[in-house]
Amino acid sequence: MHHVCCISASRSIKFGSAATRPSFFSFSPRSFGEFRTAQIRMEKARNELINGANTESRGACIVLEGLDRSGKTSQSTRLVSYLEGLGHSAELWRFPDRTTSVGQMISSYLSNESQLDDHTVHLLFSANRWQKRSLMERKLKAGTSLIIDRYSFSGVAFSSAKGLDFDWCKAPEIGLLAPDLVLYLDIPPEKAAERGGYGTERYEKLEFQRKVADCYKVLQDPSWKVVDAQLPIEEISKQVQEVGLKCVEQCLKGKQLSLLWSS
Ligand code: Z5A
Ligand code: MG
Repeated sequence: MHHVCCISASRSIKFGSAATRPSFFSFSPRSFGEFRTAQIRMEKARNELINGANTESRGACIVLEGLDRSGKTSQSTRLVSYLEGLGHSAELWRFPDRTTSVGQMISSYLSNESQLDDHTVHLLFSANRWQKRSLMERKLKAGTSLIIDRYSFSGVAFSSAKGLDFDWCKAPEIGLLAPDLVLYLDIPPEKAAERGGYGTERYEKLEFQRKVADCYKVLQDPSWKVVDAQLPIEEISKQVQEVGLKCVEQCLKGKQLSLLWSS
């Protein structure tokens, strides 16, 4: 198993280089980030000395969910920058991942360029996540936190809002990695629709978004933190950063990875 201390963090410190050596006399945000990286590595090394080489230190899997225009992309981008600024290794992911072959089929469906049966598209969304599952596990185990803009909860909420059976929708997601934290950006569908208006994508319709909101409610579990998405962006960021950082620290200390919807 890899540990945080032996993999390169997003901004690793080159101790031999005067240009990147943290200086206590020029305490810029960048050098603070580097200083924090070194601290994290030292904490990690100390944990290994205490617990042996088998500590399960890893990155955190944090998912942002919510209706269209609830602010997921804004907040996930900010959370990644915040964590990186503290010296943590973090990456922004999103689903659907439109760069894969399956993702391209989904993208053309969402933009109404192709038609697919509802069950088929549901399975494609799920396959799109399975395509990334092993990379996801490798990244997390190597100490990188993944901040993910939409995940399986979107899959189930959107497909069951179309009338597909709820348990049938969950089934293909079973065995994917479970997030450590789900940040649900809560906003009434009418308010979300006022934000720049909806575009031309298939699901961007108020009536449908209302049904999606109801389906999301059924999915909530203790890993969810509901955030009021009508607050100013800065205020939401503060809340997201606070719980996000706590989650990252728990995972660094060795919280076990678990599987989604597996008993
Ligand atoms: N889908 C599915 O069916 N099955 C699946 O398994 C998955 C997805 C994974 C992909 O959409 C579609 O695929 C989605 C679900 C379905 N369909 N819908 N609807 P997407 O992820 O590509 O796009 P989106 O997330 O739905 O929409 P979005 O425009 O990207 O919304 P957002 O990321 O949540 O919001 P944002 O871009 O951060 O902000 C939107 C605007 O609001 C922007 O102008 C911001 O500046 C503004 N904003 C953000 N926060 C605030 C606050 N706090 N106050 C005021 N204004 C704000
Ligand atoms: Mg978005």
